[in-house]
Amino acid sequence: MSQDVPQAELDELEAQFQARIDAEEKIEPKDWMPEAYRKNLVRQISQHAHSEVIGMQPEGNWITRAPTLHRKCILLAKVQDEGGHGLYLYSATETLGTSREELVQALHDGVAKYASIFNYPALTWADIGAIGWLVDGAAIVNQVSLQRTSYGPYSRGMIRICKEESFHQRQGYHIMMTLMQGSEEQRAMAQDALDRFWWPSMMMFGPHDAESAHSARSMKWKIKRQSNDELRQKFVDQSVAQAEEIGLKIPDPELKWNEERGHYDFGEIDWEEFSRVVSGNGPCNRQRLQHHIRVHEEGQWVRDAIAAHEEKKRQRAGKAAA
Ligand code: FAQ
Repeated sequence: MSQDVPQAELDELEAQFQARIDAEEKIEPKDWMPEAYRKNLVRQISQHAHSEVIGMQPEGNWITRAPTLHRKCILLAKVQDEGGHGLYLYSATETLGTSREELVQALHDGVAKYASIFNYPALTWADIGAIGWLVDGAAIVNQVSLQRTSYGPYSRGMIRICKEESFHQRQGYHIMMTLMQGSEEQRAMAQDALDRFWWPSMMMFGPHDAESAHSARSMKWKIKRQSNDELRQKFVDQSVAQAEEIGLKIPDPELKWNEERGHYDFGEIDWEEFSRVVSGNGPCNRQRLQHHIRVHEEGQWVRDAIAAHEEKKRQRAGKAAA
């Protein structure tokens, strides 16, 4: 559409759009928006949706092995919540004109990204604690900020998602706390889970601001409200006190309170590992994708049945109108 509009008119529309963003107005699906704003949103929201859905796998793997019925019920509810988050987010991209089918196809073709963290295995029960505490913890830090994102449907989705993530984070922390009150082996298991999940969780916030391809534009359009490094710092500051409270040690020799900055200083992420995992070569990338493809194919009959039912309804409505 933009190609048919004269440049001067396009400039005017963009100026009006930016003025609305600057005035903290939400952009809604039928409002005019620059094509690049739409594309950037579809990119971010769809990566987010895929992360929620692929993120069901490491924890789903532990539902049958949860140590008590109580823990099993909690985990089951949590994993279902993550699937629901994926659906809210796919719906948000549909309001931007991109269907869930297209996005799932891009995931299966290996073109679409999802959060690197979900390519690490959940090896022990303590990993379920670490995922809830750290992975949901990092997700909340990011998503609380995204509640104020400029696109209405995404912002409203985030408000609902944050309420649920908050319960997820607490259940994970509670698992870690319980293990830390247990035997020596249980405490060692909790520490081992923290050792393996700490750095991948830090990677969830993406590259440093100076290296972040999308940040400048996303901040200008208020799609993102805080930068990758600001959010990562927030996560470190909140996690150190939580670890200390239950006797866990964050695996970073450079972690140190900086009085002047009023924040913790911390060591450097292994960016080579980050790019390896993001480019498809992490410990579980292939397994995660293959599992998604297989389950999607197995569910084809459900989609066919729904489509047939909808077609019947349309035919009946047509006959009644005739
Ligand atoms: N993994 O220019 P930037 C959850 C990519 S939900 C993989 O900085 P941006 C809940 C990035 O996409 C977790 N790729 O990008 C849960 C871009 O690639 P592209 C998901 C990454 O968008 C818990 C390129 O690198 N949350 O955990 C990663 O401005 C437990 C350049 O990066 C969200 O998605 C990464 N870690 O900032 C579920 C939140 N980092 O598109 C189950 C929404 C960066 O150029 C169990 N998303 N990349 O090919 C965001 O806030 C942003 O998209 C960032 C990245 C901050 C992730």
